[in-house]
Amino acid sequence: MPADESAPGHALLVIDMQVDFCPGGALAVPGGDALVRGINAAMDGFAAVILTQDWHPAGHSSFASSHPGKAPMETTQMPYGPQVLWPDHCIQGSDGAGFAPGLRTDGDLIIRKGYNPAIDSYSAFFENDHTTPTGLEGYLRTRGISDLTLVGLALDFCVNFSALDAARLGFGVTVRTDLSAAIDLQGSRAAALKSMAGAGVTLT
Ligand code: VGL
Ligand code: ZN
Repeated sequence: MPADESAPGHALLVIDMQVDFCPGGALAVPGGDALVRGINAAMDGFAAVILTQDWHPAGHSSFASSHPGKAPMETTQMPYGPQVLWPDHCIQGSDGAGFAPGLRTDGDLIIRKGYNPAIDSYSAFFENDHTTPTGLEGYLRTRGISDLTLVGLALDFCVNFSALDAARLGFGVTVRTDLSAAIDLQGSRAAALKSMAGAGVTLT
C-alpha cells in the first residue's frame, strides 16, 4: 500500500517539468505540457513538494553537438557507461530551462542537476556515474521524509532513474504514470516500467 499522501513524511517530487521537454522545446516529450494542470492539482495533496530542473552548462557532454560526427539520439560510451546523446537542452539560465508555462513553482525546494560538464544526471539523487550525490537524499532524510510520489518528465529517463535510486535508498516510491510522459526511444518506456516494477516501485 502506498503511504498516505498527506502525511508529513510523504513528498511529491516533480521531475523536470521544463519548457525544453514540452512540445515546441528542444527535447520535446509528447504530451509534456498537458501534465501541468494535473500536477498543479496534485501539489495540494502533499505536505512537501520538491521540483527538479535539468540544468546543463553550454557544451555539456550529453549533447550530440559536443561529439563531432554524432547525431542526437545516438549512443556513445562515456567513462561511466553508455550515454544517449541529446539535442542541446535545458541550458542554464535559458528560456528552455525554465519551468513549463503555468506550472506552480511554490514548492519547498527546487533542486538542479546535470551541471557537471562531464557527467549527465538523469536521477534527482545521483549523477549518471551512480556515485556523485545531488544532496537530495540528505534533504529528504533530515526533513523526515520517507515516502515519495514522482510525477513529470521523462517517465523513461529522469523519472525512471530517480524512482530506481529512491527505491534503492529505501524510500517508499510511487510513480503516477498518469502525470508523467515518456520519450520512448526504442522501447525505453516499456523497459522503464518493467525495471521500476521490479524494484518495488508502485505504478499508478
Ligand atoms: C532528461 C534526457 C536528457 C529527462 C533529461 O528529464 O528525462 N532526458 N536530460
Ligand atoms: Zn538533460
